[in-house]
Amino acid sequence: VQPMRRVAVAAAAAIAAVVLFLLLRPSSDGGEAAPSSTAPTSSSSATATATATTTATTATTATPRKRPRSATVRITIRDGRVLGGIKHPRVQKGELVTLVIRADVSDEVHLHGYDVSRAVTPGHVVRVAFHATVAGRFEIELEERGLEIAELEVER
Ligand SMILES: [Cu+2]
Repeated sequence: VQPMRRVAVAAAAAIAAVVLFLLLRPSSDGGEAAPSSTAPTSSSSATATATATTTATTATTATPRKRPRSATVRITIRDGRVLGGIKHPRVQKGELVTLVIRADVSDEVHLHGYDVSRAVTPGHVVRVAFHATVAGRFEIELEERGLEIAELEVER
């Protein structure tokens, strides 16, 4: 009974610490936003929201579950369209990303932001590997057609 009680006390303390953290954090954000005038308030709150989102993402990443350090994104173009619709792959910053592209048209795959281009031709599989060193959202398109085939999100 004694060790069980000790565990319960420790758990309660941990929960209390998390609750305190969650309660205290937003009030300090609000304290910064409050003194500003009406116009900048919207941008301040937007910044606060972005900060909160980033914090949540970081907390999720911190869980013991390990993510692979590489990601493969498969995109198939059939009849000049993306099979299954435009892809929205999400990777972590620093991951080695490999785009595997099959197309039944001749064109050029262009990854914006990283500015990587590679020709595609029918009957050939094209692999484009790169390190996701820059966070953000990047369009991948068939350049000559101006067709968006994916929007890559690199999370920081
Ligand atoms: Cu482009």
